[in-house]
Amino acid sequence: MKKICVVGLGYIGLPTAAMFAKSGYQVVGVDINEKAVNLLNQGQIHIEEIGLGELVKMVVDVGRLKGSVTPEHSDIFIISVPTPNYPDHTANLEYVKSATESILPYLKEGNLVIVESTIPPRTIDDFVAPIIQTRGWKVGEEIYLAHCPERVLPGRILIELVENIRIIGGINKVSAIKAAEVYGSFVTGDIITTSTLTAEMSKLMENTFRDVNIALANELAKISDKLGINALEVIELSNKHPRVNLHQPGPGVGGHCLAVDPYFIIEKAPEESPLINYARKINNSMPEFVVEHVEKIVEKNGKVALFGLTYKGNIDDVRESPSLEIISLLKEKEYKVSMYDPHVKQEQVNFQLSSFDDAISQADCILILTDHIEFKGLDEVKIHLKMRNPIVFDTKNCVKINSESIKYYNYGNLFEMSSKTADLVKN
Ligand code: SAJ
Repeated sequence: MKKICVVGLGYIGLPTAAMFAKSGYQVVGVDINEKAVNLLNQGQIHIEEIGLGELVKMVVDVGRLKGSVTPEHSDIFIISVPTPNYPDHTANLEYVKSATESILPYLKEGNLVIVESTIPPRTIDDFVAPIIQTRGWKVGEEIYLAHCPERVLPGRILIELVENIRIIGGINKVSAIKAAEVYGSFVTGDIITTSTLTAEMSKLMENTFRDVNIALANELAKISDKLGINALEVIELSNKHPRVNLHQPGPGVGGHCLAVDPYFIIEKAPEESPLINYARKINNSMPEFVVEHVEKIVEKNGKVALFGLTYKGNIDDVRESPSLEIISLLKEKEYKVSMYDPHVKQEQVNFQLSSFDDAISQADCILILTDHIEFKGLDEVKIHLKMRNPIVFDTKNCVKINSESIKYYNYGNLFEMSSKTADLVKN
């Protein structure tokens, strides 16, 4: 039985390790986070992802997957560590560097190294290969090297890992073919091989496509607010065209992918990427846009109940979440804030979380920032009884309000907001 060592047990590494274990490999999952490793060895997981808990328990119970804080000799090494960016937005490759260095003592001739982390163009050739070469290995001949960017959507990881088309870039052809064989053990989608550079760039362009399109939707929301147009209806109607797919506006773009990856392109070709750069700026401006609108409907010192702290619905990930910036902006403007999120645990954040009841008690507005399923139908009786002003501002267009005495705003009727509204509702 072939052995795989997966370095990095995060949102991608852990499900990937579990899938390989399920499809016949002996897998060791490595992480510097001892807590994650210990939990794994008890068959438990430290993140939220549909179906992952059951899968991990099963493969750990049968002895196919175990956790460790150090790598082991293996046939295949998969590097799946974060690539955040520095405050100036350039890529921080420190985790990729230390993960690659950590496997060096365990490499044997014929091993295959696969990098799944999202990386700037040329990283495999100019950064990862040279690290492996420091031990004298001939990369592509003695050690095979490939980039296989993950493309799965949090919340659907176990389905998309299997069904999505995989792009595999090899440092040479034989590396790509070897990596394709490995993923063929569980991927049912097509597996397409190419160069490392093309694989790096296609991954970045996928997320950039989405980021630029969300920026367009956010710009439409701003234009519609100014001109008194229902932006959401415009999107719905435009999308009836067979070749149009306008995205949805929101409170900003969060997460560890869309809000980060486009900068990897900008970093390498700044002069040539003004559109990508501008899209980032538009999406980054959305928390401020939301707060400006809160100011129109809630008096200074009023209480805003923020619903949803994760960067998107039905997940537990708060990384780069626009909600975090909105909290600081509201505090700066001297609003009282309460935070409610049924998917987030207190230890994940450095501010106090409230229950639904406490969050809305004496509040002047519920501000919906994430489309969690729990927010679809809010308890309208409680809203009436507990809020000071029954106003809901839904930046994700996900709540259904039935009562006419609760004032409901979304990006379709922003233009109806005025500083008088709060008083109107109160009286
Ligand atoms: N968002 C909008 N409007 C939309 C769609 C999304 O405002 O119409 C916001 C979300 O609320 C969220 C952010 O964008 O804040 C990102 O969410 P997402 O669902 O678009 O994507 P991620 O970041 O969870 O995952 C993306 C996926 N990429 C694409 O769909 C092209 C996923 O397939 C990648 O694997 C992942 O990035 C990654 O790891 O790179």
